[in-house]
Amino acid sequence: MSDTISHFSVIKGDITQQQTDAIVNAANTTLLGGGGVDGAIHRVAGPQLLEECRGLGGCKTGEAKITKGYLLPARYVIHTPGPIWHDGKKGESALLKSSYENCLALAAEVGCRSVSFPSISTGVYRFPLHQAAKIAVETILQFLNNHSLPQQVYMVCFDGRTQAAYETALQDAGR
Ligand code: AR6
Repeated sequence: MSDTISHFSVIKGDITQQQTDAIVNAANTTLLGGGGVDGAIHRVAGPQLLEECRGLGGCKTGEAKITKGYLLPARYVIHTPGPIWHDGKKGESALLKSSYENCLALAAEVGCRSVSFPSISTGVYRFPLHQAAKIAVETILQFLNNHSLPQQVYMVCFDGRTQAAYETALQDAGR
């Protein structure tokens, strides 16, 4: 596990500026844009991203679809609608895990060596941060352990509270 951990980093930053092969978008099921990280990604990528997204016919919660990155430094954007948090009894945890897994599988399929994730579902979708961080970290480390691609995964946190939660989850996973 310790070797796998060296392929995963928690950083603070803006995902739209990451120079990884792919960045992940915490989208909604329409894939037609929104606020938060979704809005930021569309703003930087430019209108061609929305054009390509229009042709995708939406995406189910927990699944993922890929587009080009257009004006972003990243070559690809992998869009996944994470679960909206209700009470924790509507399959939210399994859906969040599946969002991370499906994004990683798509990245591997197109040959991405590096991928950046935002903290899926912990903004507008209100998934409890520490619970989401544990699921994200465990799912990413498990995938890295079992696949040769991607080689490097970054969790790009927009604020200090989010970064602290993912760092704690990473430390717990290494114990
Ligand atoms: N870089 C990295 N992280 C960011 C950035 C950025 N530029 N901007 C925001 N975040 P959210 P969700 C963080 O609400 O909860 C949209 O309207 C943010 O601080 O963007 O999955 C979609 O269209 C938080 O930690 O995504 C959906 O309707 C994290 O990204 C809905 O929001 C996720 O917050 C999805 O909600």
